Amino acid sequence: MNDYQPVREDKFTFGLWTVGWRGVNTFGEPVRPVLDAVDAVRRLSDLGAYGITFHDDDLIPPGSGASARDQILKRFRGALEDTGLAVPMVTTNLFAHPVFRDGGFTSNSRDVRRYAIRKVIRNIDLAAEMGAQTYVCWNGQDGAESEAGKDDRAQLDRLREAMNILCAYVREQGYDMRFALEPKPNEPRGDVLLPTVGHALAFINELDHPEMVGVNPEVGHEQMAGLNFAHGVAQALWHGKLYHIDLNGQRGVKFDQDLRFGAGDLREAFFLVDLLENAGYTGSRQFDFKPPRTEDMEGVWASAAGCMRNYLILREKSKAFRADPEVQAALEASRVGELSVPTLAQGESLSDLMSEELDLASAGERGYHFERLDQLALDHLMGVR
Ligand code: GLT
Ligand code: MN
Ligand code: MN
Repeated sequence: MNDYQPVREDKFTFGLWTVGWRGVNTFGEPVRPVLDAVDAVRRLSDLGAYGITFHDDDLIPPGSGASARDQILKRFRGALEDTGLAVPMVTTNLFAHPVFRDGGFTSNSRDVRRYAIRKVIRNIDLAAEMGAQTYVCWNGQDGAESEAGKDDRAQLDRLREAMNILCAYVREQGYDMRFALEPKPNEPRGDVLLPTVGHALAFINELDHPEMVGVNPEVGHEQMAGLNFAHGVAQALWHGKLYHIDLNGQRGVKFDQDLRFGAGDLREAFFLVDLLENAGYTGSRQFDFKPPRTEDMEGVWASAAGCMRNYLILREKSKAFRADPEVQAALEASRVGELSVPTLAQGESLSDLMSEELDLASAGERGYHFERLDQLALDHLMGVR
């Protein structure tokens, strides 16, 4: 019997801000104590995680002097060494301080934009020291509530300018680091810049070094826009742009729920794991969730363990689904493999294609048997096969 115990090779990571979330929300005060980063490292390591990630301000409280900073980093590094936990990704907080109320890289205030770039550059140095190869940019406060107050095209110019500056800096320093843009349709702004994976992918093409920038899609963020997350991830993979991923749960088009992975749309979670595991994705599987306010610290760790457990269960279900001979026959009946055959055979010309006839009557009658195939997937997911 599989006990679904995660191991480092599973590449599960957690943001320090996830297990460390104190449960403050729009209407409620914090419900949990501050979590020491060293405790987070130890607990996550005990649970079987591979790594921990953080924003500059999660680890080093804003306003800390140089010696306080050194002290914090020394303790944190000590815990990483003791446990063997990695820091594969780092990010910047460009959203909490009042100065970012109109965004960071795209604030209407030029001095704020310049400050935002400085804040990121300083943290990139720390990320490189920690061995992080991915730098996430979630520009949550970059957006608008009203159209008149924001020149969208200028906003895209400024975001491009900032990303070009950051890429140039990483190249100059010779860091082995890539950026991953994290889309989100809304919240905290009424409308956020680069709302979906598709928007982010198109934007990346306009950069000086598009090869240095990919995406960090988050389950709930695409689902908040009513989109199919597995489809978005498949397209990111197709473009070679899935540099990182944030796994969590969301139930429909509403506020960002950040539920633990597997909660919310379990069916889509199944097809997502099936995709990641079969498409050769080798990066971190990061959980970016917010343990509900109902939980005390014990509940936080149970929720974190649940994220990994659900992933491992779904991975096993996906394997069983793919190995099932009846599923293989159903895939065949649905012509799924046929889609991978190029429409023109090698050496064939357009005139070969033009001279062919299709028997419209019989092709029009053809059923695709997707319902049977989908039911087999659900049977596996629900544990009756
Ligand atoms: C914040 C946000 C997440 C982002 C984090 C990275 S911060 O918690 O809700 O989706 O991934 O900046
Ligand atoms: Mn996220
Ligand atoms: Mn979220």
